[in-house]
Amino acid sequence: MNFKEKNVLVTGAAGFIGSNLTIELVNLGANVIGFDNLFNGRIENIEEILENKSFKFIKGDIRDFNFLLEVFEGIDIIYHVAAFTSVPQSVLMPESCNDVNVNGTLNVLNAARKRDIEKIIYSSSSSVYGDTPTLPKKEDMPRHPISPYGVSKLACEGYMQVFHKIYGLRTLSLRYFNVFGPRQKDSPYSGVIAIWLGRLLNNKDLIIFGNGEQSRDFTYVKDVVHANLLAAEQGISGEIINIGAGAPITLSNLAKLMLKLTKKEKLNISYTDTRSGDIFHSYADISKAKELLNFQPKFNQEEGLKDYFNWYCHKYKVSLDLN
Ligand code: UD2
Repeated sequence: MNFKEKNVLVTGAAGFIGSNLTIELVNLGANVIGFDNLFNGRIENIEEILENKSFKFIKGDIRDFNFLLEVFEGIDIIYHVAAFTSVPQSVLMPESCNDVNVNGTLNVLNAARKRDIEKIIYSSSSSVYGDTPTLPKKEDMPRHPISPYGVSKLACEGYMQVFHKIYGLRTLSLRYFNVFGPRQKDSPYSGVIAIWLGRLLNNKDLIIFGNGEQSRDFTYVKDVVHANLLAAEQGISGEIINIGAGAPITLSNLAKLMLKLTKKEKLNISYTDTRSGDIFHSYADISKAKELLNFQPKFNQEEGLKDYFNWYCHKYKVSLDLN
């Protein structure tokens, strides 16, 4: 797609995935509105485009329907990335999770309908599958989310499809598998790779919740951004599509790989209690993404980790002796 002629709005534009996507869209020449309530998002994530004439940042909340109606005027494509993103926090605060994810998404859909938006691409999550034993996870298999977060994401996928069927709105849900990379926050509620990078840099042990045999299909954020661009280009809608690396790794092996790549093998890996709401294995079948989006991940986990570590060292002026 030639994004140069497009007016694009990204909800959650200052967050981890949203900021990576927003910056790429601006680089591709789109006119972009970045919408974020700055609850989880950080202006620092988008500082490099703040002065760009093709970019406008709007502070706002997806729970404010009237404001959405106002800012959606003249928009062609919406990337709906804003969300309550933490699985463990959703266990502590299911109402807040539902309010932001489900009510907020309904607002986005209703406002988009009223404004005749061309296409909405929704950031969903592999957490909708829950602990079903079948691997890899395929889009049409049963979904049994085991956290309030997973339930909320499943509800939103349902709304995306229903708004497509009933109102003819062109929607698409991308189900991401454990995304990592630049601009991911190192906080207790962040993804494990960002947390462990922070610990490595402070020469602290890496802590594993459980026995370390759980696995994830860690997906590099640049591949996720690429999938989002492809999703706007293709003429499909009403679909739900897995976006993953298609290659799982256990948490123990991830810890060893991160220590090896940073030459910090002397640090310990310690084990503690399993986290409530956690699924055990997660691994994507990406054949549908290959078929419908022509998607092919460009980074395997090791390449993604190296690219992320290099970005981090450059950005925060820290040095790591990388392997
Ligand atoms: C991630 C996303 C979530 C959702 C899901 C999709 C984050 C913060 N969450 O949830 O939004 O899309 O993927 O499947 O990115 N762990 C440790 N030590 C730590 C931190 C985590 O062992 O210090 C474990 C944790 O118990 C889990 C695994 O690492 O088994 C991954 O945890 P996570 O929080 O990075 O991601 P997940 O899968 O809960």
